[in-house]
Amino acid sequence: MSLLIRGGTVVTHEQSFRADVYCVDGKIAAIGENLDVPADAEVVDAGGQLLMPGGIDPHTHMQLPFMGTVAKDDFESGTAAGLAGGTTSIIDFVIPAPQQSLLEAYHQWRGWAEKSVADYSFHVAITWWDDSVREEMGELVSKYGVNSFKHFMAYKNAIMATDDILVESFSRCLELGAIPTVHAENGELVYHLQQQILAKGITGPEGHPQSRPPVVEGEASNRAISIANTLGAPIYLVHVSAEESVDAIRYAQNNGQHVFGECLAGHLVLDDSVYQDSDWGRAAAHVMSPPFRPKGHQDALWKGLQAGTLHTTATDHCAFCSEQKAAGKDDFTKIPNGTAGVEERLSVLWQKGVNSGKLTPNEFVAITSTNTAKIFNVFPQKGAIAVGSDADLVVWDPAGTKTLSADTHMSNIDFNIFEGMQVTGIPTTTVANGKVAWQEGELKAKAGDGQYFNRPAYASYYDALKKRNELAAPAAVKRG
Ligand code: URQ
Ligand code: ZN
Ligand code: ZN
Repeated sequence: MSLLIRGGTVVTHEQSFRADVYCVDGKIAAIGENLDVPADAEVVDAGGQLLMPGGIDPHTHMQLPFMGTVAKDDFESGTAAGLAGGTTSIIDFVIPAPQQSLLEAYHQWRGWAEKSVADYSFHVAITWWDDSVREEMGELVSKYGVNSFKHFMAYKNAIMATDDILVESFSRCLELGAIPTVHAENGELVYHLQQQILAKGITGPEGHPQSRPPVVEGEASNRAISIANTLGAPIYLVHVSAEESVDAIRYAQNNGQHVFGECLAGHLVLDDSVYQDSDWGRAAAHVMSPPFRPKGHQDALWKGLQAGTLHTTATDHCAFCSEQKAAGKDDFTKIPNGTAGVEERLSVLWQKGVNSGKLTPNEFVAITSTNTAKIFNVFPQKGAIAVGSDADLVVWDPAGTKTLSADTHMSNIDFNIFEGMQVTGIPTTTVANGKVAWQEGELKAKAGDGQYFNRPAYASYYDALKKRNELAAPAAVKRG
């Protein structure tokens, strides 16, 4: 099985050049012009188009059981939507219930993901703590290719990780060569504000952003960064949405701390006016955490991406349809939190980032694919166009146009947060594992074509970090 992608301009995170790409058995075998390929090779014509590493979405929740329901996109429909948008890999989340074995939850999610049509991996959430959690983290790293552990600082009385858990788990991550990641919102403040707002009689979706103002995220971002700094661990902040968090990350980075930041396509282009919609369903459809922010925060995120303060983009694809959202008809705290976007991310970022001049095509590749691969230690297997890398590629028509809509999207839900957005810059062919997986509106990949990919622990990187910690350990203060 071999495939030649001919006539395109290869765009990587660092350079752009005219070349054909030849793929054999799922890997990139040759890059260049006038390649010598067998007559029976399948050919994709990329003439006049760009050829980029397939998108990697580091933050999705396919078929997540959450807030009394289950997200509508499962691993088959969700990864199909990703392929339709040029995304060839996702990193999803295993979220054990408190007191549930991490390994039991991991195997549960692995079973759900077998029907994926594109590649997938898992962060594992730490939602409780005892010695068995510590042990199982070690097994997940050594045996199952997990190198990142998630901590929800929000969602009190559910999956919230309190500070004692953060300290124990971040320390364990450093021992294991794994990276801690956080959903940074102060769950105690959210809970308190929710009760206050409900007591005032505000039950609609407009109450949601009022219960999670930017400072609630900024405080938690600072706290998580400070805990990691004290322990000498790196840290990755997911769905950074507020200027306060970007500032906290920049300050830490300027002081030599290894802090990585992710932002969502949705938070880059939408603001909190969505919650003022007179239509309850439309306002509720935008209920996710952190919420869409007041105007101004979006610019801070764009500047964060341009400056390298933020490194990756994701979607937090966690799709609930209108009847599921209606569970919170009389109480906004019961509206299942989540929106979609795995299909739209690349076109939204190309339209609002590259076409606007904020990002170069090379920077686009960095923030949609390569940086995620590097941070989660799978570069250049993924996120690269290089001989030996996985043949995960997207043929991109920079002049192609489309109107984003729930009427045409692949997702199972009945709402699209980017409804009506006209984009110039769309995928025409998505290649996954060296096969045409999606082309001109038609899904070619089948359930089960997606493979789980391991993400190795960061041995050398962490050895260097630990060495630096030893050197930087505060000298014993001589009394007297
Ligand atoms: O918090 C998350 O990332 C999950 C539970 C998805 N929901 C959301 O509102 N972001
Ligand atoms: Zn989150
Ligand atoms: Zn999430």
